[in-house]
Amino acid sequence: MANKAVLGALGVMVFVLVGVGIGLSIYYGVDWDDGELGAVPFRDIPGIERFDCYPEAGGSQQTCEDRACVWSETDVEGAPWCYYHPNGDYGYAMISEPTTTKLGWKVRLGRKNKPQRYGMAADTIEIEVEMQTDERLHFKISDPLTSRFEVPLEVPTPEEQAPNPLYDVSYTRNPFSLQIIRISTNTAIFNTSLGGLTFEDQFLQIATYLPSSNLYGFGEHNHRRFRLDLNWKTWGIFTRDVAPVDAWNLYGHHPFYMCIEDGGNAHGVFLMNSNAMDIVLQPTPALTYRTIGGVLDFYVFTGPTPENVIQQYGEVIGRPVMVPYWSLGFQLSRWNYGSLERVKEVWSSMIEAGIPYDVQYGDIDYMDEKKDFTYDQVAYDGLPEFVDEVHAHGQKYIIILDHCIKEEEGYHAYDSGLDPNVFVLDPQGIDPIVGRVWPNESVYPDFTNPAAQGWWTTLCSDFHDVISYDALWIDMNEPSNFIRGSTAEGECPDNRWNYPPYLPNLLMEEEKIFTKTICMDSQHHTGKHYDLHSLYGHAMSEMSFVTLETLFPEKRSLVLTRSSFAGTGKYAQHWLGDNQSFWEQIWWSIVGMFEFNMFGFPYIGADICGFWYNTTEEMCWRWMQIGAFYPYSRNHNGDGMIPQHPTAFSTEMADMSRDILLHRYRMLPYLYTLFYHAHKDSSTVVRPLLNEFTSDPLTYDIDRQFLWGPAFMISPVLEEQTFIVEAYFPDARWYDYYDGTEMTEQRGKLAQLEAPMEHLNLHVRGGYVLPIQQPSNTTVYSRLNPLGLIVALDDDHGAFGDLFWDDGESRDSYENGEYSLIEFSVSEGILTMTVRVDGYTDPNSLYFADISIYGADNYVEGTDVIITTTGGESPIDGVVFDDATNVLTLSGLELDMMSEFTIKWV
Ligand code: MIG
Repeated sequence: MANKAVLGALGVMVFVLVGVGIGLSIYYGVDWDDGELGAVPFRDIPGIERFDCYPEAGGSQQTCEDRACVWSETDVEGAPWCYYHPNGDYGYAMISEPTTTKLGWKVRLGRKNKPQRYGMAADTIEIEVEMQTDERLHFKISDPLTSRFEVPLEVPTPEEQAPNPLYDVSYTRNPFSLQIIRISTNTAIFNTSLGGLTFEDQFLQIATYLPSSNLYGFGEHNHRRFRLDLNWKTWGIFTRDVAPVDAWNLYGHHPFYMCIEDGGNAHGVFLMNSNAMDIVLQPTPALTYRTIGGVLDFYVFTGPTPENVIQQYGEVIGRPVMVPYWSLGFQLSRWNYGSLERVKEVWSSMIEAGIPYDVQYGDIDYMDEKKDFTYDQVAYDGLPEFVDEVHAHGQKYIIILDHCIKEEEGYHAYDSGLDPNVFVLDPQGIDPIVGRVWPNESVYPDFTNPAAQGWWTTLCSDFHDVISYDALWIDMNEPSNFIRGSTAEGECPDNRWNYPPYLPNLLMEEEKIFTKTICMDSQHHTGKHYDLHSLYGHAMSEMSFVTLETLFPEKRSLVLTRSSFAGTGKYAQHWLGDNQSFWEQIWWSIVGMFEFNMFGFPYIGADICGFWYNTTEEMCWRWMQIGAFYPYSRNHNGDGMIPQHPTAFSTEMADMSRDILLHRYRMLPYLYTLFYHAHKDSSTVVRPLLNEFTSDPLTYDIDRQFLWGPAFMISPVLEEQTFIVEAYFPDARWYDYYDGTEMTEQRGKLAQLEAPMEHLNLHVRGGYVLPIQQPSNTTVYSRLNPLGLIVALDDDHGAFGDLFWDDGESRDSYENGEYSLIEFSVSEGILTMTVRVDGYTDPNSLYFADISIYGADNYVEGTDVIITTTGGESPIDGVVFDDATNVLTLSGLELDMMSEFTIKWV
């Protein structure tokens, strides 16, 4: 065994890192090879080290040994009793020498002589390793002899091999295993040496040791905590229509994780596979993938910072689409207002109360009999005119569309989809399969069929002539079905697609993979539903995006999708689905936002005040506070629940909502600039502290606070009757957002902050310049107001920031250079504004009116503050210095936003 020494060393290293007393090295020293499998229980390996060989029910000594695995009981709770023999003869071995390819090498592997797990094992497989960039390694394990389903995602492939990769790749020959090592620290970031590599038609398994237990990601789930619990947890991934409550697979399919190594480097791993799968986490630390189709197509990103990792992942799956400015405004929705009269009442009450409010929604109750592309002419009589009125107020109207089309002759959406047939078909590829959704018997558009594009666009466009909606909210696209399978079959035919031999740990009724969805043997244009299921929402998002491009060729819109796949963020945005009006859901929403920012959906938020169940005023109050800082800020309510819009409770509640949303609107130029960065390089908008303070392990568990970008921290109240917030202030200068007081005592500590009902704790990090704007009640009007700056100085009295500005809605303004980028930097008591890109000049002559400098302890009271523009130098009149807080405020300015200036205060 060529690399056995390396392997042993890796084992030891992995062990030292976790600090477990007994090292793998013991086992490498033992002569396992002589032992008969199943006859060595006395050399039992500790529970924590075991890799499960019998995940399904029915494990016994017999069934375990039939798999040539070891059976032995253990006290370690959650650890398997049936496990892979560490030196067992499983997996594959190299059967030829690696050959060099353009970007790396590839080699054939032959299956070793062990029993198959579920049959149809590939005897020969191939692994191809590509050094794609210095930070990105790609490797794919596939069957060279039989073509298999592969995810049809376009990914970039470079022309040349990476010149100076941060990683090194080594392997063992027999059994074959792969090690990916970070060169700078000699850390094995991916190490498959624990065996069990399986490549069968419907069961593919690969496992890796992890270099630490700081693991984040995978989705879509309600993980509750951001840092994943490695205590024997198996998370299923497969899109499913189910509320985010327990440890179930939810709406989206995101096989991506990030891991922070000891020492603070970060790496990420993406498995590009759309089949139903298990992610098994164990405290070793290690993880196992088990998927039931496709190929093992991996991308490894070596960061080294968390933001680098997410950006590198974004380069592969695609950058998030740029959002329109108006979508950063506050939004209101509920399922079943009952009538347009009621919508108008709510809408007027919001306007009367002066609450910032940019978007109103129409949920399925606007529809006639819940049919897409119709509206209820009785309960919603006058809807088209109302939407015009909404527009006249500078607001937008978003409609919901479901994926399902009622099977009803004479219904235009159905009739027009039959020739050519754009629906998902039965296994013979003849008739549309029929499920049951909101409009009852319904067919399923096949969004993988290019012929569906024109059909969908025509429907959307014709309906836009009726109701001039501004964006689409696409729901139920997991795709959901209220019955199992299809009405034609009763359930689903007994075959290997509907009844695969191995079932991952998914939410299922009676062990049926087609629970709440259609049969897996249904036929799409590009393949079987079995492979395409988790891509349904992705395909629908892409087609809806193209539709809106056709509808609004000049203007950006939104596709708000419930189901998503890796890369859907190129086309669409997401919300966290049908949460509940329970306090703990407020906390979980932060975790969800962190995860979706990793997955390429910076535009994310939960239904404010909760969807299912009735909220209380207090809960809704606190939720409006944190929700004012969700990038996607929408109060949305379930059918039959008590009203929860901001004016539904007391005047105090309405006042508080107005005040906190005005702060949001004030911060929108900063938020919008973060969206520009997200679009440009996949930076996160909602950011966990660990992304910014990675060298501080105390940040690794923090998920009750969040940042906007690098510089703005939100520390909300998450519990009932709680008026103190515990918030961590990593070692940096931090300032109270509202009055600029420096958090001197709290620095580097977990601090107790006062949080009376009317107060949301917001802090600004020293070292940053944040562009702001005087707020109004819609973004149309706030965009006309004077700008300002919050300048928060760091320990060296330095700061940096930028402002992205365009017309807020033109398509591809960044790509077309129709934007301006303004930079601010501070050093030695001088603020310098530089125009980096001047592709857009606002027609409203915007100017900076106020500048607040936090932490200006380098200012000597009474000194002139000098401003220099092209017009010359002059002292500023409106200078106020507060020597208690060291805040220097400059007001009454009229600094043209496109003319460079400096301001000097020392
Ligand atoms: O089965 O359209 O997640 O936001 O209000 C429920 C009605 C269907 C689920 C969405 C929710 C929406 C609701 N929909």
